[in-house]
Amino acid sequence: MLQTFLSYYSSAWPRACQTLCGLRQSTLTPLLFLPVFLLSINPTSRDKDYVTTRHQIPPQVQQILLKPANGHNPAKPDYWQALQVSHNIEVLPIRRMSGSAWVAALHGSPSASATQNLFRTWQSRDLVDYAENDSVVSIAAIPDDPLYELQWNLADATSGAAALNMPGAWDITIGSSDVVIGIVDTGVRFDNQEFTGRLLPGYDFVSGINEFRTRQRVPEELNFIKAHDGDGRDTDASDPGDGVDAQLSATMQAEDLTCPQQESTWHGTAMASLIAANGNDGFGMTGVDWSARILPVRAIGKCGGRRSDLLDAIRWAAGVNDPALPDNPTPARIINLSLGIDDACTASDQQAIDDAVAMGALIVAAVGNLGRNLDE
Ligand SMILES: [Ca+2]
Ligand SMILES: [Ca+2]
Repeated sequence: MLQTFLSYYSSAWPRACQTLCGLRQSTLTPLLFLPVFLLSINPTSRDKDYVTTRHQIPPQVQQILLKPANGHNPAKPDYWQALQVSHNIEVLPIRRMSGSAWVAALHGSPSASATQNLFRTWQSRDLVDYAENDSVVSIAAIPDDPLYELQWNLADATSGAAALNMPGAWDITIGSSDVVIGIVDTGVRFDNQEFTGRLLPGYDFVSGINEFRTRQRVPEELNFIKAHDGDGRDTDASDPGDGVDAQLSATMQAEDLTCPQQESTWHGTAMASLIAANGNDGFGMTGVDWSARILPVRAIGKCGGRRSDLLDAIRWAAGVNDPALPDNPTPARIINLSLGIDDACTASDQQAIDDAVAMGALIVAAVGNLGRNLDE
């Protein structure tokens, strides 16, 4: 601490000297002023002893900035002496700054309230236009993830109307591991590095062959085709993919089931990444929240999911007890539903959401992706 303090003095005081000397030359202050001021600012003379003796345990210097009120000349020591209204707080100039203001140092470890009192006293005596803490400014938290520069939606509003100004938010918080975010979706890729240390086990709610049991004939090749993991509900919330090739699409169409050909979307992994990918880890992209735990809840398989599976998943994610299911030991505080159903909300939807909300969950749902009027 002492070393830091001494290095502060050795760098700050010569600057103060240069500034003050320059002012003095331009204002032709009487030479009588010179030795007085040099004695007070030269760390190699009297003040070196002053520094090392008077402030040796432990020296605290608080940097402030102030603008002298009109009629005061900060180039004169009288001004700084006038600012010294407390025996316990010494006020010394560091340098002149822009706007006719000065950077100064308070010696004597004043408390925050003592500093504010001091500022008020100066104003009441018309010594300053203003006096403020010279607060430390940090750069906005810009993560080092290589894909961040493409994530315009996280930038400030100058990047677009939908930008979230996340750098400003990350200055305040990067989230908390106390928060569990349920991602009710297609499951997640547990091998994704963006979730290292943050994935909870979750659950797989995709029922498998259930929807075919209402049909008279269930083609063997369609068993578990929607679940795509060889079984129905289980504790494995990983995403086996939802890609549909031309042959499967044709087979499903023959069964009057819509299932267009597509590559796997890895939709749950994408949503979990947008919400909570590890940020500032030097890898890939960044999520909004860098700390929350992620509860993957799989409710969507190939060719979409079923409302019944979805509503079960919502309740379980929120921690609603269901005797037919293992308890959820980590209920979600937030449940994300980046999903849509091509009809209006139903009573069962509302009841499931009411149940989840009653458990304290916040439901966040996609809306408007189809560009339609929701009243229609
Ligand atoms: Ca399964
Ligand atoms: Ca990352």
